[in-house]
Amino acid sequence: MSPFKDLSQSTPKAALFNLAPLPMDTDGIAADFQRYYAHTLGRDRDCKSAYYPYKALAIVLRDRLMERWKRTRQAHDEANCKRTYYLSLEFLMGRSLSNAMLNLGVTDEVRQALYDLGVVYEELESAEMDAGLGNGGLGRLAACFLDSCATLQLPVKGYGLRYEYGMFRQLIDDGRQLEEPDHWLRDGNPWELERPEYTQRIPFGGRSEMYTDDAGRMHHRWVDTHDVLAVPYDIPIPGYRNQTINTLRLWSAAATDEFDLGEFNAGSYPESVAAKNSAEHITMVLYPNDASENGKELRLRQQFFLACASLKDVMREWIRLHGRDFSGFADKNCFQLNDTHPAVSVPELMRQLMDEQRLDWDEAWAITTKTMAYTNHTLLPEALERWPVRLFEQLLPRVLEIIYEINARFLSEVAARWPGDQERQRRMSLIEEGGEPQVRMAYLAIVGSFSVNGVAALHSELLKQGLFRDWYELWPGKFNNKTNGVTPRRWLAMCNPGLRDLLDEAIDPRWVNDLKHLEALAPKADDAEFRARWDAIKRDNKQRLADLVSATCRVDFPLDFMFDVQVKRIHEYKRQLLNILHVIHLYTRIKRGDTDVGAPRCVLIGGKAAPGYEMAKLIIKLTNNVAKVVNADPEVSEFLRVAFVPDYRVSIMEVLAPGTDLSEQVSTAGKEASGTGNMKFMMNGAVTIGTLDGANIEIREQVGDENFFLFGHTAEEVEEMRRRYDPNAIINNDPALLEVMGLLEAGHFNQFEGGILDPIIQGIRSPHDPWLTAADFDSYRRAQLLAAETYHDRDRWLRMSVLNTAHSGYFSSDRTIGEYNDDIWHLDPVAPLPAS
Ligand code: 26Q
Repeated sequence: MSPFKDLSQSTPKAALFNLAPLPMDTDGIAADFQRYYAHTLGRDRDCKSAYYPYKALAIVLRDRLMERWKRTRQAHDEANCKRTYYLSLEFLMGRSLSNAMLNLGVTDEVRQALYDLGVVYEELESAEMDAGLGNGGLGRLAACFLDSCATLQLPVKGYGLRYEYGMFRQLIDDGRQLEEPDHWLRDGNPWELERPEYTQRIPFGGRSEMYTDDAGRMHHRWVDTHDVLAVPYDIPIPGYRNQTINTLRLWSAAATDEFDLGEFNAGSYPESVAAKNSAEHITMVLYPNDASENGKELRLRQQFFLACASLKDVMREWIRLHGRDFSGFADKNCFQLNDTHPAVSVPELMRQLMDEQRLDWDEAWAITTKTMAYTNHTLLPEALERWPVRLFEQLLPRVLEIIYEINARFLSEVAARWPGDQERQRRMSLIEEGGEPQVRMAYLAIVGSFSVNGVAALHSELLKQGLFRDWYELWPGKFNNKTNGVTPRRWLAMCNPGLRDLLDEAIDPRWVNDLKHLEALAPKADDAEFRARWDAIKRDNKQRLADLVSATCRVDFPLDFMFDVQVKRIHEYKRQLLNILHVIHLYTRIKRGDTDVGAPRCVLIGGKAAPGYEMAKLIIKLTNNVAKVVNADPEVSEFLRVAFVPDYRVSIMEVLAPGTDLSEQVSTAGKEASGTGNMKFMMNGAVTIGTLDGANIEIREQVGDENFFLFGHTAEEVEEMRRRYDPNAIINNDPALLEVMGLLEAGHFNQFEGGILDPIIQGIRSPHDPWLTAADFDSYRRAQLLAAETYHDRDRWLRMSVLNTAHSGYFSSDRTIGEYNDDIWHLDPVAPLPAS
């Protein structure tokens, strides 16, 4: 039933849904802002909090998104177009205010309106909490992809979870990481729209049984389940100045209104209501590990909750538009799995098609394997997801049955292809036997998908040769590469207004949605006047960075020092330790009066450690201890400053990327799948010091060897070296490293904290050190010296800086998404309906 009269009967002008478009000019925006602030939110001049004016402005923008959002949805329905669903446990969106202004094309109008009203925009901007619904690269990639899909007008919808608590807040106390919950929804979220009418029921537990239908056919059903409700909240995703608004749909868990009848009848009304609580826990908190945390039941619940709710949502839409005929389903739908986290979608789609829509196995399998596509984000074998079979059995008994059936059919295919090769069958089985049997999620994703991709050229090659070798032999055509990218809207136009204005003036202003135009900057690297303007913009950006460091770390960063930055999750393979060893080396040189270090530098490190990852936490402590010694020594701080920026997150990167001179990308070769921070720094004119790992290789190809500081062993050499690795011999033969180790071992950086750094020292000296830190030290030190000397030559450096931005166009996520679409999704762009 609809509460509205049949609208086709009423005159168009009178219709409830016929609204005049909202004004996009300064005065119209100012008037709406005033009304929301005073009437809707009920605040006046006495209100001291920046939150309410922020909220008033958010509502102003939201209204303008809303009208375009509806038109986009209607256009997708009317076009009856193919769609892609990006399934991800993480969407690291950061802030939305400036992004909405930029993409709606009202930045100048809003700023003028606020200026006229005497409101300071920067205060409102910083009142917004980051939406920290992700750990790091994988989550931020999902957010950049949504921006590009909307900008390219592709009908792509994101599906994720609405965690009450996002990524923890990091505090630093006595140099150590402390975690605090991130209750980001406390003051409400003006960007979300609750859609209770699209609630779905998600089953857990119970058992599977067989039954015969009226036509005498056998089916399975999942019964005696404990159901949880999934309530969707929609977030608008604006394209860049193109009227398109796509959707990110986040599911929130809620209890059903059914009582536990046992408790209820026993007279325990409060207990029976309280029991409903546990259902809501499913979406309470984001898991703060950026490598898989194995075996946690709640995490598996989250994964199934996302998969089941999203697939049911797509089914409901399909049935609304096409009825129960699924023959065209695979031509119109595609599911992109962001790593294996949503891989349970493979058996769950089978279950919904067979048990709920009554398709037979072959029909359902044909649909599943024509719609699922899987992206891998890791090369570390220990990070591959595995779930105990026992857990699946308890939580998702019917889904496990389907996994077994998929496995049985798959293994007979392997047996037919390689007769008698039992060892291969064991290796490729979806179930890992021995000890506690486990479900191998990556294999489940590969079997169920028509496309498997890595996220940088090297990574995709190494997957084929290593981790997924057997699978590549079986299905070479499934494997492909999609080198990551980042959105130039947030990571250039929004975060670097100084550079944005210069680019608008110097090159084709369409660079914002066609980043290849940046190439036109290259000849300007030779123009002295242009370099001077470039330099001035970088200096302003360094001032903003220095202000942030001063406010959050209480360390002064002089603007004429080289700003050397490494920000990313703290992980041994990312080798923050190598960076710190180099800092200690500079310290020893300066102390000995050898101050000819090329250029003075400020080293900034930031990032979160998984709360249970002790070595990562110790690396944070070491950084802070070294910073304390260096900064407190007036002799040293003339040439070197060190700081650790607490609570690194999206909104911090928006300040760091524009102000950085030297970008640290120093992972052990063959370990970092791609990296995306490397691309953000490059776009903003930082020069990279890096290994031949992940997308660094492609960055160096684009910018040219002479504009990149390369060091370290290659992935191939790393594997070769492992067998005969002798770090102590390397240390004894390298006076610089020997001196650094000597200081560390003498306790110079832990004077009153005896022994705390021992695990780090032992790690470096161990012949089993998987990250080969000692092996790359000398080459790193030389590359650092060259970087500092080059920095000293201002013209040389500025040229390199300009050329880095000029050749960064390839790393736009628009290029990446274009490739996903050409090779995997095959979607047609759809323009929204015109405003009536
Ligand atoms: C899995 C199971 C249980 C709990 C946690 C997890 C989990 C969560 C997050 C596992 C991995 C992640 C995140 C991985 C990640 O961010 N990988 C990075 O992805 C980037 C985008 O492709 C790459 O650029 C980086 O190289 C890669 O490290």
